[in-house]
Amino acid sequence: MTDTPPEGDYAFRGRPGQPKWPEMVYGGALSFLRRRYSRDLDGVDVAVSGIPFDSATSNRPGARLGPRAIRAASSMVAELDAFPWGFDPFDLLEVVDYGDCQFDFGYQHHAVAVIEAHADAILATDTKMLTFGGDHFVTYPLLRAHARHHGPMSLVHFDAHSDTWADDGDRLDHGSMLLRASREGLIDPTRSIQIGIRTVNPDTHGFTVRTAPWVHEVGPAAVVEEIERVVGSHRVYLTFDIDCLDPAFAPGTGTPVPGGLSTAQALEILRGLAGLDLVGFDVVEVAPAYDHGEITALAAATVGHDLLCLLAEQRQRNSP
Ligand SMILES: [Mn+2]
Repeated sequence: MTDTPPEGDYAFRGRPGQPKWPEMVYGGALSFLRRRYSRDLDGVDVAVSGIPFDSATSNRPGARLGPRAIRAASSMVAELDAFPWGFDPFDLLEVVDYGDCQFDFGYQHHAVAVIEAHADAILATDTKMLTFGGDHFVTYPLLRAHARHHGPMSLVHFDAHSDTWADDGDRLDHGSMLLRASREGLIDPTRSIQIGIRTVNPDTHGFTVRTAPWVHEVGPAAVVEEIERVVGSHRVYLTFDIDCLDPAFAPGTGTPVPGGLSTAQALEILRGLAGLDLVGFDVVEVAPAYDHGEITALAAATVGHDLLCLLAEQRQRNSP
């Protein structure tokens, strides 16, 4: 028995520079990976935030509840040492939970401007973003803000769908915004790659498309090599639609497609990407109402955790 009771609720009691700490998995104030909530980004490397917007979805809605579910599931990930990394990412990186982008539900057509303003405020402080959707449309305003800050980027895109269907420049559509982003010059399709695709779009629009059956055939190490070949040394925005995973591993999403990646395959690929110049990340399309046993939310939380570990590994490599 220790003489002081264990402390918890570091979502609001945490201090800058605080590494991992023990906290009860099943209770307490929730933040992503138990990071402290803050909008003061002085000295912060990564701001995690949620975009609870799902009005651009084509089938089942509900991804607006994704950020909340991912934060809850992340309490399990936060308790454990970072496998297989061998370090505490928070010894190497200062990460805060910035909270969520605020919407007025009656003004859905303002979403692009509202999300861009949310991202601009973070990027202006040279803080990287890890963003949880929301449906995949939220990536479009995030790319606009990132391109203003970084210039045109390579996109590394995990998804069952191409998300490059016909776009007139005005749609709120989670299936067409990447064509718009490409046409606007936010991303360079010739240096961008789509992984896990298993729906037919006859026009690649210049993107390198690698299907889920191809991933199953060649395995994660070859996928990493192919991503490196396509993006080279370009700045990379990584977007992870949870429906890249098979519905067996991610049932909680709006437009599931059988035949996808396993969680293990996806994590193995992501863990190999520390050689890329990563400038921003999002994980989208988690819809908790269709989830079972938090499978999908836990997968998304682990993807988010491992993306932070990638940045921590880069920091460790570059430190003397
Ligand atoms: Mn998508």
